Amino acid sequence: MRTDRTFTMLKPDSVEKGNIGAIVDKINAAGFRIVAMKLTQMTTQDAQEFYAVHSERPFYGELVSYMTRGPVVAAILEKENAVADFRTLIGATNPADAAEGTIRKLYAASMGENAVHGSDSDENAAIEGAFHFSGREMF
Ligand code: IDP
Ligand code: MG
Repeated sequence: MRTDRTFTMLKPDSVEKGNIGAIVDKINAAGFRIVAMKLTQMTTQDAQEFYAVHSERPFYGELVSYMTRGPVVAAILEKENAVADFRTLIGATNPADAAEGTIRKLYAASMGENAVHGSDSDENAAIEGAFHFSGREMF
């Protein structure tokens, strides 16, 4: 299992607010190489599958609606220690708890609409990257 890649989505609120460029700048400035990137819209079935781990949580329906209401920027990022370093860069799930300078502190509106996704393990990074990209789309 490789440990130098993570998967991210700039969520629909980031696309709607015109924050793609600013967030990609933060990602580049933090030393991540972009391996794959595209604008794509998840279907309800896609979002239900992507977030299946949360299917019993009270916010699952809200989460699926949010993540399917418009396009996301999906990307695979490469850097040593990618998963943990990217989680540090994005900050806590709730932007109110996120550290100063983190992407969620800067660009997230709330716990529900929190601007970005970041994989939580090397295993999930591989699964989530393969969910969105074919081998021919990775560089
Ligand atoms: P993470 O994105 O920081 O890993 P998770 O706990 O895995 O956070 O939750 C996945 C996503 O579900 C969050 O990023 C957020 O969009 C949404 N979410 C999590 N907790 C809540 C909540 O209490 N209310 C509404 N949405 C939530
Ligand atoms: Mg998570």
